[in-house]
Amino acid sequence: MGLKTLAGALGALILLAPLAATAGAPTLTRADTREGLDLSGTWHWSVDPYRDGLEGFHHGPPGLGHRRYDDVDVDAATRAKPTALYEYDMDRAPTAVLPQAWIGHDPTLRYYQGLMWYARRFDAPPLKPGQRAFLRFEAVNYTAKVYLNGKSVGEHEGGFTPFSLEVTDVLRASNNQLTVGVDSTARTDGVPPPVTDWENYGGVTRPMRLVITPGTFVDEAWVRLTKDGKIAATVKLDGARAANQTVHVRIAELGLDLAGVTDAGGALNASTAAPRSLVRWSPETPKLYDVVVQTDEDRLTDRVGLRTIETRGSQILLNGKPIFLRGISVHEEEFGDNPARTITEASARALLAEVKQGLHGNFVRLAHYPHSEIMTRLADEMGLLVWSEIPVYWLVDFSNPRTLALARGMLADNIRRDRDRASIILWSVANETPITEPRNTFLGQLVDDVRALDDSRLVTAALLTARKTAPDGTVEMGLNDPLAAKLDVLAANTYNGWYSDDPLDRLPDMVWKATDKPLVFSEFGADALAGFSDPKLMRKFSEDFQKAYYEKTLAMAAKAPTLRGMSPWILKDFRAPRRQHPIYQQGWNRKGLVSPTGRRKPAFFVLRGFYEAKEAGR
Ligand code: GCB
Repeated sequence: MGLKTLAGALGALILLAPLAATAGAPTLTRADTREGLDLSGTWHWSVDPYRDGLEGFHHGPPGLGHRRYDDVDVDAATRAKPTALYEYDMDRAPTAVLPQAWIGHDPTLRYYQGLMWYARRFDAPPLKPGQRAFLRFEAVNYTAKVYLNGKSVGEHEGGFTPFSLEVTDVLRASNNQLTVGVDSTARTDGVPPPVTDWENYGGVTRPMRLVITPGTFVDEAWVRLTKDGKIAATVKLDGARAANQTVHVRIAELGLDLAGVTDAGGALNASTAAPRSLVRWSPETPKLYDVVVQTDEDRLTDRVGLRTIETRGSQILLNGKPIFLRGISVHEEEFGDNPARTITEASARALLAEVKQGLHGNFVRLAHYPHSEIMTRLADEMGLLVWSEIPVYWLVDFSNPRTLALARGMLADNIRRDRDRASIILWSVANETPITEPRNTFLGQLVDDVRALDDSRLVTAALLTARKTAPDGTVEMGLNDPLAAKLDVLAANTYNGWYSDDPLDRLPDMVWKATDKPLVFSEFGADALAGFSDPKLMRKFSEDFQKAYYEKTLAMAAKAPTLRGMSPWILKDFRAPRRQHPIYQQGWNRKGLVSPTGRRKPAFFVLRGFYEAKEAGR
């Protein structure tokens, strides 16, 4: 398969041997700290709805005049040979600043789903003897074909996980021509499926970088606190000299130096008792330690929090103490009237500050796919617990081995990317998937995969609820899902009063029975158009309805005996093409507690009051 890095195929490899080197596709942990070149910035773009750049109109190879990735200066070529015919010119095509979904380049691209070409030129720092070079993309939605200096260097499927392509032998010292074909078309056998409830932001949506490493480098370094009080490190080297190398994992502030020699596969597992001076990471004390991983050839640094997370009966224990998750769900979409999935440190901080300081929260559900690395690093720093999930959403093709391989690859890539983030306590494998045999098998495999890759966190999935009416008219809510047996934390999406016409006054009397494991309300919510008040009629979409919905739903939640947290739907209104009520929605899901531009709706203060009381232990 050469340099192809189809996430699914790789996933299968990774999961056979979670820490074995996967040729051509290193994780490149903390690539942002490595030597190299930030490739974000001004790029040229060219839309290609008929995919002429990939295939001729009789299905043959693409014609010379259409191959956007050729190593050519079109203007110079036509001056040299005036009869030459080119129907593109990437060097003179319109420009946009990446990363950014293409919605941000031109309003006419809002509903464009198809192929888009991006190109830029760059000079590379000269490689020293033995050094290697990679192109690392943090996310391209949905598939990417990457060409450097006219040569294909790899492909990737999946819009939310990073991938790296080795280009050591293709890179030039100057005037490199980098072209990326991005196809946003959703596939019925893809993940997520074509129908979701969010905007499919096609494009290069996260930073990309030329990364330069030594010949053999530290590819993964996972440092954690184990439940039995040890600091453990799992390190994986990549390169020809990965075996039998001495590795040091140092945390100077703790006087810690974990050293060992890598095995034949280039991996090292080492642990030692945690020193008494260790300050455990928590939302109240988001202490991060500088960690240095050193070999003869390489030095990698990270900032890592150390904490434990477990369940005991129906409790969730953080550092051994019961905790209530005061959360909210968030999509990867920045504030503003015209978001383009541009997550910078500032835009991420604006969202998370509204959770932490605004709502008095300690928890965020990063729905419905792995969010930007910027977001999870910031959660570490700000002290927010995180639910991280993959886009196995609604109806993926559960019977299809290709879809399963793809989901497994995404899960593995997400876990390998973020295992060092203390903030992440929950890996979620799915959202609202209807119960069938193929789905149970599919999700069961994903749960097993999480356990093989990371034994230091909890596994969950957002499940559909079951509703029963007792003979006396009492509504009993619960979960009736065989997957529950495999999970650590049960999570329910519950929308009574919004997607049902139950009068809101009935909600507090709905009964949630005690569960044997911790229960979390992963979603509940109601739409409200900011500024629309309707106190008399209390119609849906009014702020009054949303406020009352929150009051009544929280009254129901307060009585659920084993409820250990919640992440209502959702912090901010978000773009959702399914939502087309011309007055209230206009292409937005309005279940936000704040408007697109950050105006707080009355329900915001209801949830804040609930969380303040929880925080105060009331
Ligand atoms: C859900 C989905 C979420 C939707 C939400 C809604 O259950 O998980 O993606 O956006 O409901 O607003 O209907």
